Amino acid sequence: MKKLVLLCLALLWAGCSNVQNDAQAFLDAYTAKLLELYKVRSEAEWKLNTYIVEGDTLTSAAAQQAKEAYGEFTGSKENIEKARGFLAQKEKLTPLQVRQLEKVLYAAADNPQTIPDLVKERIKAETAQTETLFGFDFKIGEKSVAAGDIDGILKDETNLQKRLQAWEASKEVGRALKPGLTKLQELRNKTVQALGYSDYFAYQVSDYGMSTEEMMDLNRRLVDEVRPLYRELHTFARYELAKKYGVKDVPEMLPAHWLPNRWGQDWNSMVSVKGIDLDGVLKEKSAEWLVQQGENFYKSMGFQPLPQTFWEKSSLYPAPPDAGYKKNNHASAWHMDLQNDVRCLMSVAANADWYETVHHELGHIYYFISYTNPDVPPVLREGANRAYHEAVGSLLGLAAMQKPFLAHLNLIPAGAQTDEMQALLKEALNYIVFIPWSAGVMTEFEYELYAKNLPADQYNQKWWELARKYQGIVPPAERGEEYCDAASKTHINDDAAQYYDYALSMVQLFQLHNYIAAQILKQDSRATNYYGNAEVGEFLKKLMEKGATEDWRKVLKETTGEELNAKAMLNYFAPLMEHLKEMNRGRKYTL
Ligand code: X8Z
Ligand code: ZN
Repeated sequence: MKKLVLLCLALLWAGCSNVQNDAQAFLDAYTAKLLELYKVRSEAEWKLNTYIVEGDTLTSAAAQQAKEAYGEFTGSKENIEKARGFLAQKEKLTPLQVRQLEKVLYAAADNPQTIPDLVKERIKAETAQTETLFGFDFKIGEKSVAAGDIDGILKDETNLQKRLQAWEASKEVGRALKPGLTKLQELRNKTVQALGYSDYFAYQVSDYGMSTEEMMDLNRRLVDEVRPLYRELHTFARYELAKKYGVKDVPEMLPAHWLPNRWGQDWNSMVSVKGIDLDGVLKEKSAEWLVQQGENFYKSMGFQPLPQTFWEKSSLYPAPPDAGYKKNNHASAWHMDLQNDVRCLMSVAANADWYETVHHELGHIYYFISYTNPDVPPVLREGANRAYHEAVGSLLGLAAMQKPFLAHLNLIPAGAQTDEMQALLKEALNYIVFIPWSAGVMTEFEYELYAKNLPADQYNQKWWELARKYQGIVPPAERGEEYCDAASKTHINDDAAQYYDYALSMVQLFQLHNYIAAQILKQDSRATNYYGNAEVGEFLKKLMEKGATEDWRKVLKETTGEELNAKAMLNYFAPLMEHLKEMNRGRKYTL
């Protein structure tokens, strides 16, 4: 009897190990080809985003070809069938193999070769959209201006007419992008539908192991949770900005061109904190210094220096006005070959916004570097989830703004007296204000666009309906359907149906920060200094070096001891509530 059991076990094991061997052989061959094509595609896309010349058809043709080759392979019928076949015998595979095969199928759904013509058409439309977006000539009056110049005006200018001009100039690009977006709405939906997803939004959300309803519920809950504080900030902003612009009648809703950001996603530069003048200090430094300083922060916690190729191959600063080419002016980080070629595409200028963004992007870079190790197969070289990838760098961006850190690095005068409540207010105008925008406007719009097939003649109406509802922001004047203000936002065009990543990343960020402050640093979470702390470095490395080899919920639980929740974020800003109520006493609330 005992012998029989042993024999059965042995046979079972042999059966498993055969399937495992076959699956592994498939995954190895898949990975080898993937690495080859991925690299070529990255290089072509890199060129497309860093060297945009009107009339240059070679660059887009090369990008088209590389993306098609990548799509033909990752979406091939053979890969789909094999991955499905192995997954049908899931119980015989190792968990790591199952995760890889699921990623193989997920990647296939983006380019299914069951409908090759549609995939090609979509690639073409996406390439064209990138060129239109980043080759766009922004103009104020007759004069061409860089996107950074518009941002500068919206931050500093007090003349409302000039602000209006700059804001309107920033939205013109949407008009040019509307036909492309309409095409992409259809093509993105159709491509993923071929592998059984209901629409492109559901496809992107499924990467979290969640349904559309679950994701929407989560985002809506988040919006509700921050609403009371947002309402205070909204009231505060209406009155303060009216004062600043000399407007007597305080408007019920915030006119979009009053805000210091093209989309009203971050209002922090509205207030300054006495004793902390980061913009003033950074003006004296160079853009290069900012990037160096970002690297120093990571190194101080035990991370390796950035590889030499990072410095050689990245595109870190704005293209000079007379360069003869334009580049993607939105920051991004690239893992070119899923190995050691990591790069940033930025347009760093010496100001506080870029100081934060540099930390954000380097977070992506150190995430790439951490999971490029033998325990993480290339197919799983991603964040635990996409929000995690966004959270790490933003976490260090937050840490790099706190007073003890700034003092330690002599970025504020030693012994500077500062108003802590004002500092907290400034942070809330960044992190809290971001939630109705990200979890509300952006997520709801893309949900409507893809899951609900929003008709093209309702894009702008829907966009502003959501901006009013969630952000309490209205356009300066009626904006008809000839405009497409949603498309002025980079991600609508080239990072579709994923913006809730950023909303969730903020929640996770505060959970991580809270844990680090309380458990590792034993410091007040509103006044920390991570600099030079190897234990914090270890904590982050441990999280990042897993890549996507484990379920993100498990990772979150193991690192912070908690499920995903906004408590840490709300607690962080709790002291502000009373303060704002005091400041808003007697003011009319309109949200
Ligand atoms: O797009 C970004 C990063 C690149 S991953 C700069 N962010 C969002 C945005 O700018 O809209 C960072 C925060 C939100
Ligand atoms: Zn990012």
